Amino acid sequence: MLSAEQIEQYKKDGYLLLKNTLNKETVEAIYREAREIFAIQINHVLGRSVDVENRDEFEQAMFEFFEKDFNAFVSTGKTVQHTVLLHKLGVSDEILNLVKGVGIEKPVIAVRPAMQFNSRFLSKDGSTHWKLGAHQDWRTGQGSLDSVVVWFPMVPAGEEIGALQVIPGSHTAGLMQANTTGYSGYITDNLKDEDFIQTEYEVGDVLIFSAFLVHRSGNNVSRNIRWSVQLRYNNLTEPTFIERGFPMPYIYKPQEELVTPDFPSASQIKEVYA
Ligand SMILES: O=C(O)CCC(=O)C(=O)O
Repeated sequence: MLSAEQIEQYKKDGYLLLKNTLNKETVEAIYREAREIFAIQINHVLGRSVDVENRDEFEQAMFEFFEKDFNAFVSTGKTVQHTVLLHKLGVSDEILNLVKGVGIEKPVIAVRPAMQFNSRFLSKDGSTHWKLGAHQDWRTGQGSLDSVVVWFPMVPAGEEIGALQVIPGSHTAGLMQANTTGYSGYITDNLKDEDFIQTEYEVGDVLIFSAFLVHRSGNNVSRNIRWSVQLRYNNLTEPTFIERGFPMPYIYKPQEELVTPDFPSASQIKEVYA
């Protein structure tokens, strides 16, 4: 339950950082499962098993996996976004009550849950695609006007590991001009660095923010990966969302070609059902 003060704070600042709110065991289980999935492909690609509980050893193996088989890394990265545990959290009372708490009367999932693993060592040729510049999620989601984002790291996160940075109160400034070529559309209006504030977390802390809040990835200058999750919701009762026919602008479709040419043979399938 959020207090009246917290709700007022949310309306004013466009976000609430709630300490010690999520079930830590759930967060740790989602994080562990993601690492275990990566560990399967690390074993397959690098030919060695890694201890997912040894953070530095495991993350070093992640970096090597990234370098050795980029396609498998990307697909594994997509696979960890599809775990049952992560999706269960997205529809759990724990999260839905938070979302309802900030006024989303009838929440509907805006887009599938997302997990990020931010590190400059997981980027090609020094590119910065591993972190997102200033943006408003509403530009990509285009949902209800009160659409919310739930963001939490699965490791302790502050400035050094690049936790999210936000501009308090920016949610009421309207939809800003943005370059829409990137994934999220970077804001092209002039923003001042000093207006951003750095958020800080322990495991179990969670940020809930308006989809109009201007935010960006922090700069992960550490050698570790910043593992985090985002969940997004629209409000089915918001009048303009209804009037606009419940827009759902995310495109989800299969690629046309077979990922593995000439696979599978009939005998491989027969073996499965033998
Ligand atoms: O987690 C991050 O660093 C950025 C995530 C974000 O801003 C988003 O996906 O909207």
